Parts: sequence; structure tokens; C-alpha cells
Amino acid sequence: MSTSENTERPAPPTDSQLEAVREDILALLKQPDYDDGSAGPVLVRLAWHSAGTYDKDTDTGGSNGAGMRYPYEGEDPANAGLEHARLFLEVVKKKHPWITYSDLWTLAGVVAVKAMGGPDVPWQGGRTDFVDDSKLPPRGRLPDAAQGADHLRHIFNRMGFNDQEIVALSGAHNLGRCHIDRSGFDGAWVNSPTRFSNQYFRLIRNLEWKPKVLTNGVKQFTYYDEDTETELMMLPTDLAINQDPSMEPWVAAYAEDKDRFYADFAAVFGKLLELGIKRDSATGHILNTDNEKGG
Ligand code: HIF
Repeated sequence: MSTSENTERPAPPTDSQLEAVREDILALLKQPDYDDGSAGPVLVRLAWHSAGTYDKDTDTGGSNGAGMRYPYEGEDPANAGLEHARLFLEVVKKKHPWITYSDLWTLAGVVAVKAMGGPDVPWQGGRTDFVDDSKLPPRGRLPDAAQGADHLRHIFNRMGFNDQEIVALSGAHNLGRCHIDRSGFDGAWVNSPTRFSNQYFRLIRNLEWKPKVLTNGVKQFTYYDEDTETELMMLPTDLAINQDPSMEPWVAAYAEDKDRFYADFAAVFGKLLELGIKRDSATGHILNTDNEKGG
């Protein structure tokens, strides 16, 4: 599946070139006809799924290569719905062809988090779209929401994350919603799903979540707020972090301290987007481009 496009090391973009890309991502976030009126959440999910295939032991997967452009990764049922995110970003790619898809998808997640009221997630460019066949991730590396804390450890330890980092990351489920035709789960975690906050942790702790079996047989958890007549949801994995003895204290900490959550989320989401990217520590320039492999 090697591709010859983008095999040359591009000149690093100027600050104003990058700024123009950020502006154009910002401009497309408002989508009156899509979900809750925003492309933001699905862009955050795209950024995470592009990076979250990483395996530290074999140094395979990760955002380099933008593998979701191709059917094996792009049509993985775990990535259902992310074609919307990729399509939203296509106009930006057309306007700024110099940026790689792998940089664009990760940057879009960072811009979206910030625009929705979240922290500044550190981001550096330089990813390559060269598909290195020896680095392709197999399917099955993304988490299964029907499982528990041990599964989360299995998945996220493989990327190099510890319990605290798993909980901090999980706060991103403050954003967006589940779609029955994508994951089989249904609904939003919080009442304002396009506003980043630590509400997700507070709701996990403070509401009484009841199991619910959807018409498709999928099991999730539900809370019906009679005052506002809204139904919120949690995935089995969302509630699992509040039951695990080593993760639960972090859920409590982030429910109480928004600033701490923001700082820890920024650090861990930034780390996620860098998985598998090797940089010169002095210059920040990327080392593992295609060129070293002979393109
Ligand atoms: Fe999600 N996630 N995620 N997720 N996720 C969904 C949606 C979003 C898991 C499962 C699901 C993370 C971890 C995990 C976002 C961001 C992040 C959906 C619903 C499922 C089932 C998809 C759909 O039907 O459209 C599991 C099991 C995870 C391991 C804990 C990350 C931490 C929370 C890493 C992360 O950043 C976002 C944003 C969405 C909403 C997408 C949307 O289209 O609105």
C-alpha cells in the first residue's frame, strides 16, 4: 500500500501558513446541519483515532501515514462516522495542500478542543503521509466500550499511558455523542456536548446511572433528568473508571478541580498525538520521515 505522494521532506511551514490553517479549521467548526451544530467533537475523535493505534513495543500505528485514507483503517467499524470529520477537513486540505493529512487531522482536534472552551493542547507539525507498510496497525487496537478497566489498561498501556492518564483522557467524552448507526451506542454524555469542561466526571460521580439495553441489544447506562426532560448516557468503560480502585481517585480529583483536569488533559492529549513521532530534541524537527526509508 506504499504511496509515492508526499515522499519529499517539505519545508517547515511558516507561522503565518499554520495560522491560516488554524483559522480555516476554526471557520468550519460551526455546522448548523450536523449533530449539535458543530464539527468539533467528531474532529477530536478523528485526531484520537488517528493516533490511538500506536503500539510502543513494535513502534507501529500512530498518526504518521494518515492510514484512515485507505479502506483497511478507514472502513474499520471502530472508525465508523469519522468519514464526516475527514470530509469536513477536505476543504482545508484543498486550500493548503502543503499540510499533510496526518498533521491536519491532529491539529484539527487541538483547534476544536480549544474552540470548545478546552485547554491549549501542545501540538507540533511535521508528520508524514507516507504509508510505511512495516508500521501499519492491525484492526482491533482501539478500545471496546462494552468492556471494563482491565481492557482500558490493556489498550492504553500499549500506547504508554498509565491509570491517571487514562482517566484524564476520558474527560474528552464531555464532547459529542454516540450514534446508533456508528458505534451502536446512543446519546450524549452531558447536556452541553460542544462545551469542554469537567462536567463528565461530575456526572459520573453524582448521578445514579441505570443500565439500559437499546433496541439493537447494546448495553449502556442512562440517566433521565425529569426537570429538563433529557436523557444522558455513559458507556460501560466510562463508569468503569469510577469503580476501579486505582482510577477512581483521579475521577474524584478531576470532578473537583477543573484546572487540574485541564492541565492534565492538555498534557496527555498532546502526548497521544505525538505517539510514534520522533523528533530532534533540539530543533523539534521530525526524524522518522519517509526519506530515511528511501521514500
Ligand atoms: Fe471516545 N467514543 N472512546 N474517546 N469519543 C465515542 C465518541 C467519542 C471510546 C468509545 C467511544 C476516547 C476514548 C474512548 C471521543 C473522544 C475520545 C463513541 C461513540 C464511542 C463508542 C461513537 C459514535 O457512535 O459516533 C472508548 C471505549 C474509549 C476508551 C476510554 C478518548 C478519551 C475519552 C481517547 C477521546 O479523546 C469523542 C470526542 C467522541 C464524540 C464523537 C462524535 O461524533 O460526537
